[in-house]
Amino acid sequence: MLAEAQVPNASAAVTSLDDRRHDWTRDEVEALFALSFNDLLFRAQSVHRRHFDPNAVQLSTLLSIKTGACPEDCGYCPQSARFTTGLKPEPLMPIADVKKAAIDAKANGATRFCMGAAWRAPKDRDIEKVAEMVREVKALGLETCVTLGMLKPGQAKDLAAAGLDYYNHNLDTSPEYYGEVITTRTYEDRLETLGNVRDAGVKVCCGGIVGMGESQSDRVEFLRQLANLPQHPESVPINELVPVAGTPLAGAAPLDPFEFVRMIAVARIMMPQSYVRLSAGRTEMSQETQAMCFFAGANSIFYGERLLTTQNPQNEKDKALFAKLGIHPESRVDASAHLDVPLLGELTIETSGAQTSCCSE
Ligand code: SAM
Ligand code: DTB
Ligand code: SF4
Repeated sequence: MLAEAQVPNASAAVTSLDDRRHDWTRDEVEALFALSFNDLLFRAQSVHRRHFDPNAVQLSTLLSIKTGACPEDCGYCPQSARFTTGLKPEPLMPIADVKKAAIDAKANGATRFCMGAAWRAPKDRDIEKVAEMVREVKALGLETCVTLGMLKPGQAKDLAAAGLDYYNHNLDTSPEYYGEVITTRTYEDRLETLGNVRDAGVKVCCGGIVGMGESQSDRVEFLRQLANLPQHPESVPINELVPVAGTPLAGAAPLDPFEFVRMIAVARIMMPQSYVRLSAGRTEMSQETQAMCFFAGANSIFYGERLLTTQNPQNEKDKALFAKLGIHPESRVDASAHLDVPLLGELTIETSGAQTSCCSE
């Protein structure tokens, strides 16, 4: 563990407004986790305010466009054909039904529509159909995101050509713990898909799940993997395991809420310009824990009564929480106005002996 003086210090280390680092060491991340709760949250909130409106939260709505009967063995997932969870498999939805769901999501205030399919990897003919869905949803004025499993370079390019904004593909956990949860595809496979998505010019949505029985050391390594990618994912979903009866992880011990908040805070500090999404697990989470997550730098949620196959809080409940906290949904206009606010007393650089404030990226 690092001495206090070695804890990465946002104000001291940053010499320009581009505060994104890709060289996080294990000791540095451990030192962030070891901070007192107040110090960690203060630091995370300070980083957050540098780039974002602290009272704006982006709303994404999920739709399962192809449900269940998945050949993979992800130990958390109700959609794997290997587990008996009582889920009714559904084939790929007709485009008209997807469009209707997207219209509803927009009317409810979502700015991004995320379509998930329980595939190991899509076939090229699936990509054609999903590309059509992307075009339809985008034409409504929504941002688009899909999560379809492993993607080949040409498939990523076809989705990019259809106007896809984001591709979600999670690393889920540390490389060390990964094999305890999933055996049918490797960590390397996941990194390869993420590279294909990046190369196609599609924004990356990549995060994982906590509360699967992993250690804090696994959480440290998981966040290092994300932050030390060549580019930070633009969107980082942090899911708390939704335990589903019949899955191998159904009996996992619930995570201490403070550990969950710490996870959000450290993610915010390590990936200062990314949207950190407080993702699955909100139905079981208290309003107070969610409020702490927003203070720790979470600035996106899944909004709408369903995630893919499990429950999410009712819209009215989320609206009431936002009202209590003085939080507003981020509009697409807000999102395009990147803040980059220098904090008082930081972000100064030395140029030939004179101190100069740095004010652009
Ligand atoms: N089949 C595709 C794949 O695995 O890439 C896309 C859909 S998959 C359901 C998307 C993500 O949902 C997973 O990577 C996992 O992080 C998350 N997820 C699935 N089941 C979950 C659960 N029970 N609790 C929390 N997150 C879950
Ligand atoms: C992500 O990280 N979380 C979402 C989305 N990406 C696709 C999925 C959560 C799924 C929770 C379990 C379910 O509803 O099936
Ligand atoms: Fe299939 Fe995705 Fe579920 Fe894994 S997480 S079992 S790949 S749907």
